[in-house]
Parts: sequence; structure tokens; C-alpha cells
Amino acid sequence: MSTLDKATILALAEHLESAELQAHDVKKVTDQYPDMDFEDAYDIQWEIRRRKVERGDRIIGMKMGLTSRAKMKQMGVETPVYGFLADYFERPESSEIKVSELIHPKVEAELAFVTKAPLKGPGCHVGQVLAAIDFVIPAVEIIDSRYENFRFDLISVVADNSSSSRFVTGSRMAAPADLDMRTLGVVMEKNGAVVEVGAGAAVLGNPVASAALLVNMMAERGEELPAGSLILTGGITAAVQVEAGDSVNVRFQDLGSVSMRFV
Ligand code: OOG
Ligand code: MG
Repeated sequence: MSTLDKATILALAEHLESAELQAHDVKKVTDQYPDMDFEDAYDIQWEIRRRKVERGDRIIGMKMGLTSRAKMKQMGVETPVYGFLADYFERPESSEIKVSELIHPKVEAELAFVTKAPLKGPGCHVGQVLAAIDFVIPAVEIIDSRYENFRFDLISVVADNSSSSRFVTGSRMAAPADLDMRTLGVVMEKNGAVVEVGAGAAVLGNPVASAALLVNMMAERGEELPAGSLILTGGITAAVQVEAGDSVNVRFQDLGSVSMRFV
């Protein structure tokens, strides 16, 4: 059930996308539209996606968010959400990330998949996801909520493309059969000090389950995930705030490390 008319969806999509592109914060959309629901929120997110595609950006994959207890607790919300990844979100490994293009970025350690077959729900299961994974790579997502003080409710964050902003992937890849993604450990260091540690099981028991949930959630809108998609499965630990001058290095068991510097 949606509550907003088409004109309002279009206006809110423009409003939130401008906040992203101009790196300024805005009030939560639910402050103005307290009755809006998930369908409205995903309508706004898909409209932002349409605007980018129309402008020539490519959609290269999807991200799941709020899939770990640590993240749910940190943000005070309990349901996983998805967002899309545009090509210009990507930054090379070991590069400098400009905080002037962002509002209040935070980093998250995530396992990522690249798929070799399309995935379509409903009823997509873990086995189908495993069969469709070409390889697993380590990733760091840089999230940047467009909302004031990085505070939001679930509906507002979905409309804001689930805080998608930047991401970096590592270059060491592995076949899913060669990893135990549940016990795979990650250690996040900021400026040389360990700030978060975790293991893959923090993400819905197994990051593969997060990808299956993504496919089934997309199916609710009749959408599928094409082959060659990048899937960020969600932060394993709580997100860590960064500012200009910080360097971040995340070590992934069996998958090398991913680092970047904020300038
Ligand atoms: C929402 C996005 C969360 C994750 O990996 O959990 C997310 C947010 O916390 O801003 O990307
Ligand atoms: Mg994330």
C-alpha cells in the first residue's frame, strides 16, 4: 500500500538525490510525511535510481543494510533494507576518498559477491545464491546518511537509498566453496588501532542468506538481479565514523585487506 501520490514521490526523490549530490543534510522525510510506508520509501529509492540511469550512470549492483545485530543496535532499527550501487560510488583500493564530497561518512566491513547468473525471487534460497556466486571479495562500504546527525527511521533510510555513498573492494577473490563465510574474521583498524572485530556469521547467520533475502525483497517489486552484479551483504560490525586525515585498513581472514585514506 502506498500513501504518497506520484508527484510527491518524484519531488522527494529529487530532494534526497540533490542532498546526496551536493553533500548537504536534510530532515527525515517521515517528519513531513509521517504516514508514508515502505512501498512509498522504495518508490522514492527506485525513482532516484531511475534518475541516475537517465543521466548515464550505471547500476552495478546492490547492497543490503542493517543485516547484523551490531548495525541494528547502532541505528535502533531491526529490519534489513536494500539499496542500489551506482558505478560512481566505487573508489580504487588504497585511494584517497574526499570527505568534502560527503556529509558525515562512516565505514563498514562487508563481504561482497559477484554473480555469474541472474537471481530471481520469490523463493530464492541460499543454495541458488551459492550456485550463482562467481567469487567472493572483501569490501569496505562508506555509508553517508543524508539525514541530520545520521539519525533516521527505517522508512526514511530506505528512501535515501539506504545511505549508499561509496565503496571499495579488495582484489583477492575466493570461490565460496573455499571459504567458511560464517567464521571468516574481520579486523577493522583506524589510524593503526583496532576499532571493530567480527565474523561473517554476524550477517544474518551467513552473508549468503543476506543475498537471498535481497533477491526475495527485490521480487516484491517484480525486480531481479542480473548476472555480473556486485552484492554488498551488509556491515559485519558497527559502522565507524571517519574524517579527513583518517586511514582505514580492514583485514579479512583468507581475503587480504582493504585500505583507504580520507582526505
Ligand atoms: C543504513 C545502511 C546500513 C549496513 O551495511 O548495515 C548498511 C545506515 O546505517 O545508514 O549499509
Ligand atoms: Mg553497508
